[in-house]
Amino acid sequence: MYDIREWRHVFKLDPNRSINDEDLERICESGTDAVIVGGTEGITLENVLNLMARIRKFSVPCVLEVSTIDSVTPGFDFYFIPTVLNSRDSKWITGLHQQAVKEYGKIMNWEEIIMEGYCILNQDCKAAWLTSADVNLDKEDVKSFAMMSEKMFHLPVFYLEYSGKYGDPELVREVKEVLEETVLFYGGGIESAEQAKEMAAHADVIVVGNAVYKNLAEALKTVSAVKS
Ligand code: 1GP
Repeated sequence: MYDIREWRHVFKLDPNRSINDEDLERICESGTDAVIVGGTEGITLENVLNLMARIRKFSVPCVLEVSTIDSVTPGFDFYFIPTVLNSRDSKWITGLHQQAVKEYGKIMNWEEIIMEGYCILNQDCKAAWLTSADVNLDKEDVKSFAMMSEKMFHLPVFYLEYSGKYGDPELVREVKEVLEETVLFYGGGIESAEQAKEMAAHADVIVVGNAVYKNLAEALKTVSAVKS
């Protein structure tokens, strides 16, 4: 099994957006550590299965980031399950999780499940809106969510989510300082090798999503920027 502690770079692909075979091959063969299948809107079992089957032609580890219970299917290497720590609605912190475990707990393979403590910081992203995230946080607020994730809840991943917007590298640096065990993911607005390097100087793993659809050639450069 793969060890996410060794990862530095992942691409996140949205099953609700189309990508041609050639581009998908370039992504999967780029040397990235994993491809995450995940998104906020229009996620269905059908589009998840379709994208999974296409990624599975390559040897890259493939992860489903679960956003709706209905779109979960066997066949991924890992299932990342977000708990949105700064949501104002308990549904996104433990609510949906409890419903899923109530229904499927006995057949879930816990070895494949990795919990992510999410802290959403871009108020304009769909995920912030959907989960009613409280984005009015100062650095100390964010750092305390990170510490809570590690020290109180022993979450394997803490995810700073700026989806669609390039975040504050200084905040990422300070968050990294309070974490010892929990792996720090950073995602949001990375479109160039320079930005990838800047965030990867502090985050353990950087996530590149939207850039894949905007300018794939530049997005691919983020891999070697981080892994060389
Ligand atoms: C989204 O964190 C990821 O969940 C990546 O963000 O799409 O802005 O690259 P971008």
